[in-house]
Amino acid sequence: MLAGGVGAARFLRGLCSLLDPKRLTLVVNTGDDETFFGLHVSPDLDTVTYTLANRVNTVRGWGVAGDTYRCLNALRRFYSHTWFQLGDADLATHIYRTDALRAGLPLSRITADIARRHGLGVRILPMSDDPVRTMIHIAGGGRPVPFQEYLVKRRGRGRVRAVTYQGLESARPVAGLLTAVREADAIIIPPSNPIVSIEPILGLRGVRGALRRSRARIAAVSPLVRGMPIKGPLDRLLAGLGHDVSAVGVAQLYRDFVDVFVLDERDADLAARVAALGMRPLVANTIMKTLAQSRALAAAVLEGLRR
Ligand code: FO1
Repeated sequence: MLAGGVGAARFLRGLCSLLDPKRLTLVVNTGDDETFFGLHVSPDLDTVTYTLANRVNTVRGWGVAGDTYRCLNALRRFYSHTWFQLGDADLATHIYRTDALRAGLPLSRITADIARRHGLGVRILPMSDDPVRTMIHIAGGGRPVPFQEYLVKRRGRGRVRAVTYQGLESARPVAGLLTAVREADAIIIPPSNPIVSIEPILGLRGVRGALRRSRARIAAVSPLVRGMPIKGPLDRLLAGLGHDVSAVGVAQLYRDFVDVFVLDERDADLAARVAALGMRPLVANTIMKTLAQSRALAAAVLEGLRR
C-alpha cells in the first residue's frame, strides 16, 4: 500500500483487521517531514504507526491520545515558531528518531524499529532514506513554503500556483520498494491526498514505471466526496493546479496504472466518467468514522481487487 497520513491510517486499521499484517508492506510519504527545534518530525509515518498501535488521538487523527503540551509551552520562552502542536509523548518519538539519524542510521531502519517498539508486525517503509520536501508556491506569496507551514501555520490560505518536491529528483526509492511493487499480489492507494501524499512516492525514480508494469491489480480510493476532502486542503490544491476538483480529477492522476477506482456512494453518478478513463469504478461508503466503516471499506476494496 502507498500511504499518506490520516486517511491512509484509518483505511489501514480496517485492512489490518482483515489480513495478516505480516503480508502488508506500507510505503509512506515523507515529503511532509519537517524539522522543529532540531528534531526530525515525520507526520505521516507517525500517524500510521500511532493509529495501528491504537495510540492515536482519534479526534484529530494525528498525535498521541491524551497527550500533554508542557514541553511545547516551555519552548515558547525560547522560540517564536511554536505553531506545530507537538505533544510530550509525541516528542519522545521525534527525539528517538533524531538521535538515531544523527548516529548515522537510515530513516528506514529507525522506522522499522519504532514500529517494532509499538508492537506492530506490519512492514512500514518510508518512501526514501533521502530527504524530500514538498513545497507550496502561493500566488503573490514570494518564496515557496514547506507543506506544514502552508497547512498548519498559514491554515491553507492563499491560491496555490504550483507544488514542487525539493530533493525528489536525486532521492532514491527506499530499499525494497521497487521489489515490493514488482512482487505484490495487489496494491492499494487509500484515500490519501494525491498531490502531497502520493505524488512524492510516484515521483521517485522508477516507481511509476514499476506500477505500470506490475502484475498486481491496483486499486485507488477517492479522497474526495462530492468534490470535498474529508480532511485537508486537497480541493484547493487541485483547483490551483488546474485539475478537476472531483473524484474524476483524482482518477485522472492515476489513470496510467490503476485498475479499480473506488468512488464514494454519493459520487455514484461519476462512475461512467471513471470507466471512460479505462478504470473499473467501484462504489462504496468511503467515510471512515468507525473501525467497522474502515473494515467495510477495506473489505469492499479487497473484493473489488479479486473480481
Ligand atoms: N496538523 C495540524 O493541523 N496542526 C498541528 O499542529 C499538527 C501537529 C502535528 C504534530 C505531529 C504530527 O505527526 C502531525 C501533526 N499534524 C498537525 C498533522 C500533519 O500536519 C498532517 O496530518 C500531515 O502532514 C498531512 O499528511
